[in-house]
Amino acid sequence: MIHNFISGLFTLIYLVGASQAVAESKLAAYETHCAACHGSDRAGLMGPTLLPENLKRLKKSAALDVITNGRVATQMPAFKALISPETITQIVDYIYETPAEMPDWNDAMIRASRRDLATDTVRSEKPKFTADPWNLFLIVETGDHHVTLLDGDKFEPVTRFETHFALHGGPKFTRDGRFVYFASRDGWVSKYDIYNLRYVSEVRVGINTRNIAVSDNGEYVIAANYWPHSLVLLSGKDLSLIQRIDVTSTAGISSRVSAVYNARPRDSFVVALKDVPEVWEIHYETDKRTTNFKTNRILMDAILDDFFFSPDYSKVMGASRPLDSGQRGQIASGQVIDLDRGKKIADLDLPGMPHLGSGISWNYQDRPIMATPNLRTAEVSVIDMQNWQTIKRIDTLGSGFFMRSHENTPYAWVDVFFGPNKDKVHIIDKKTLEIVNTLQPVPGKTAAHVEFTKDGLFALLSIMEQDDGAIIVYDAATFEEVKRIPMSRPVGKYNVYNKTHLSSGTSH
Ligand code: DHE
Repeated sequence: MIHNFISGLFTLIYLVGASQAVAESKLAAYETHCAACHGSDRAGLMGPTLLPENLKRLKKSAALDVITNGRVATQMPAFKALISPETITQIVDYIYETPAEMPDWNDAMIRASRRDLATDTVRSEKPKFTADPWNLFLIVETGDHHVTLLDGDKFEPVTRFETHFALHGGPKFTRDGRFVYFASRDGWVSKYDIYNLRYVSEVRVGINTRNIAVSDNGEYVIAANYWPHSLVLLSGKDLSLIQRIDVTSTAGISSRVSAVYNARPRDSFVVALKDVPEVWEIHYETDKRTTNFKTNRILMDAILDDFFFSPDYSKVMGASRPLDSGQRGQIASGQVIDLDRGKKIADLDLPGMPHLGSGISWNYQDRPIMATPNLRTAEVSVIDMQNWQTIKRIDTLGSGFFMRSHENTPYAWVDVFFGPNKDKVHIIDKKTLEIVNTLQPVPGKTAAHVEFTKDGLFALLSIMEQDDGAIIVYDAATFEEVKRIPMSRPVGKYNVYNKTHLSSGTSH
């Protein structure tokens, strides 16, 4: 009996010692080979952040490949000649482990990260190029982390410039179309001067950032963070920190921020929270007594973390994503919130995982409707925005990501992003709500995300591939291909006029 106990104790001590040794050698391997570029705390330095939530979209096998073979067009070297496959595996295991303590990103760190990037003092108040500045497209190429500025009349690049690692979400323009702000998943916010074709400034606002919004007057930029749980309000002029808002619910629960949106007619930002059933509206004006920005909190009975706004921004359609790890609480298929009344006014009948953020609206039989693709279910749902009823479910060849149209075209385009039909794009007649054509631009290659030219006559579509990616320009009336421009995983494209004029056919 005593013998068994002692031998068990020795085994336990041995196992604890062995697992401690494994943990120490993983840490040592990371410190030796990775920390200089990615930071000892894995929060990212010159290289991107290596924490589990930031790596969610990268399979372990892909991480192994990047460490082994390097990443093209970046500073990431190939480690295969330097360290053993076992050490590479140890590093991969280590970066997918949640650290005992998550790194902080506080006010001082935000301030210290800010840089002015425009070195010359001579600035032109007019564009330095001949292309129509309103009909430019910004094309985010995440294959090699660049943006191409494309002339929307000639379909030729004006310039191409480097960005931070992994931009995500739509770039946000000032209303005059001159400046644009980008956000990267690792927390970098950059301001770019389109007229002078150069960056103005940049700042790091967090470790895991979702998106940004820009106030209508151009004075404020606000960033939504998953980590730390915060909103970061910056000066639109030079991205200096104005205020960091820790995000905690009325009940005292700290929450990730899913996204933040500019509600132009309301002079406010509307905030979607990931972990708590509240919707926040932050007005641009400050409360004179507290000098804090006036914030209304709308208490909901479910978590809503993906939004679509009515054209006047008085109503928000919100949907819940199925709960992921760390999320708690009630979810709902969809609800409508009246921002003026500060409460829910309707439930929505939406299956699967609607992608409201990518929805569009138009008038159908004299009624305003919205249509949304679905990340889980093979359909486009069409909702009457007067009575909030689902009036049509359009069957598609698979679940889709992005939907687009334009005031001057009778058609709406929706991709089939997921599954075997990822290379197809449906074209829907906005009058009949029927699919009238299905394109297959490049068999086997993901075709997604459409954006129209200023006049709505041409539709630009991405072939979202790393090596043989492209933008294909279509005649929006005949669906004939007009031009093909090679690009490196062109994820999203943004037409300056359509975005700044809040075209109902695109996201804002
Ligand atoms: Fe996005 C916009 C959330 C995965 C490409 N995506 C947005 C926005 C949100 C969002 C909240 C609106 C921000 C804005 O424009 O201000 N995206 C999410 C997710 O929650 C999700 C499903 C999972 C995640 O890990 O973040 C997700 N998104 C993706 C992708 O996998 C895509 C295809 C490729 C990528 O690089 O990440 C992708 N998201 C995009 C694009 C937009 C976007 C291109 C801008 C659309 C537009 O036209 O405005």
